Amino acid sequence: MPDSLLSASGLPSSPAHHYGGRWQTPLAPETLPVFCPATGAELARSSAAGPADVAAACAAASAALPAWRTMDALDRSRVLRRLADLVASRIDMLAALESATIGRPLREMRAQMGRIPEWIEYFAGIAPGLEAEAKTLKGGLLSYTAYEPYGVCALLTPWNHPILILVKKLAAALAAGNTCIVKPSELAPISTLVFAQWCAEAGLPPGTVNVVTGDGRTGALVCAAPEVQRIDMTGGTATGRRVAAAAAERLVPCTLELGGKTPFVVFEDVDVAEAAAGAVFAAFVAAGQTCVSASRLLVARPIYETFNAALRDRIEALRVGNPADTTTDVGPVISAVSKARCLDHIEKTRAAGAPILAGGMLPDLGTECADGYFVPPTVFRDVEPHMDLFREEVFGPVISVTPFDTEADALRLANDSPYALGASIWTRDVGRAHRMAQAVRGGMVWVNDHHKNDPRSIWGGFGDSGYGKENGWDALKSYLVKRNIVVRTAPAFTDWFAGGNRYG
Ligand code: TXE
Repeated sequence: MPDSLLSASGLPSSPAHHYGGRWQTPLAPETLPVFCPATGAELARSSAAGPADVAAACAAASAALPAWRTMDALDRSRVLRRLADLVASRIDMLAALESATIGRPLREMRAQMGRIPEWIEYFAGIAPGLEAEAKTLKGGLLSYTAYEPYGVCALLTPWNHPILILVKKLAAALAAGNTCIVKPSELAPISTLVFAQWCAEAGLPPGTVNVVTGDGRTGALVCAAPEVQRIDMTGGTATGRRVAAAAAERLVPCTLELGGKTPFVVFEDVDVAEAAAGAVFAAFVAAGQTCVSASRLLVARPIYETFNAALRDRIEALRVGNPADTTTDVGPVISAVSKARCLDHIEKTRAAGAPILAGGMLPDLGTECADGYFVPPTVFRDVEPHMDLFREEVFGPVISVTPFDTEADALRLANDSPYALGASIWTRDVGRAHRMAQAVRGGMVWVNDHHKNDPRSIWGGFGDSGYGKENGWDALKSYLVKRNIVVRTAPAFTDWFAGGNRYG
């Protein structure tokens, strides 16, 4: 990343946290490298926050809470809409930062960042509309519900969509009246830090949005902080189990958006070219590094060969290269560790006997990207359910194709996974589309499409994919404690021990 981009973003030249509405000098001395995935070069260093940093950020979040939680919801929304407008005016900067630090093509990041204001506007819009319910009860009692924010919320975010995933959580939490401690992934903390500064510039009160950087050790400190009353985390399933255990220890509710092994089911009645285009989009956008990447293609046997041929042609046409180039389709994966894991899957699947349908080799990427974390988009055909590639989340551009004979086979193969996050069904048969959508295990099911995400449609899986929902009213309500209040409207208290019984 050119240094000019970093300085134009407002990021300080030495590692810093951002809490209490301003940049903060780290109290712990340790720093961590942030690498550029396209070149392998060290871009910057971030601080590994220790107990004193986390305590200071939590203190800032606690101090901001009384005023923010009691502010009228319409006034809070007005502040949030200012943030949405500020972000909308800086989309290009946000996209450039994201692309440079996570390696996703600039074209992809411009499209994704262009939608970020929608999440802020949506939650700012619905929060004031949340209505309580009231009921009169027998005996002269009025019962009504009320919503209260939890307080300080911990948001633990991953590197694959740093800003999108942050904003899905943050907008709901803030609109509900909570204050937040954000712990971005150590692999890509820069855009989140810059975003915190933008929150301050937009007029969010100091202490409403607080960011401390660091790795899992910092995340664990945040989860254990006594001020934290709610946890929301997106990441791997193993981390999710650790976070759930930490939350259970303190009886703090949490939302966990974890891994997946998303099936993409193609029936014989589809337009094969369209379904192949859909599969390439579903599997290779973000170089396959999204929780709902279509990593298991299941294809009806009558079209198996024609679909595979169309898929191969599309994959061979993908342009792998520098994410800053607007003609690039597929950039690098996030890290050297990720690259090694993807290449290992390629070797293991080859050794297990599945043939390569497409990919497997990288084009010449030139000297600038020679040390980048590039993995060739690769498809194995005839992959069997017992093979690791069918079972394990690769989180990269390496996928499988498996044939099926009947609808029942398709469903059995699709559901042969402990994950239950996303699924897509491709068919023109309306009845079959609904049958499959209802029976397939997945929190989000798309029919004849994939990846579609909107603040109005809920998002979240079950099984090894976690629990809880992002987006929609469910997400807003998940950031609120629903309470019940009962008021006596009867003129006199019925004295039980004096023989009274209002219910009798
Ligand atoms: O995520 P981690 P990683 C999957 C994908 C990927 C794997 C690991 O399979 O290969 O997860 O990715 C913080 N207490 N997904 O290593 O480690 C961590 O610092 C509290 C799926 O990047 O799960 C980061 O901020 N926090 C996915 C966040 O948790 C802890 C997106 C996620 O990190 C912690 C990304 C702890 N003990 C990866 N340990 C999706 N669902 O989209 C780590 N963290």
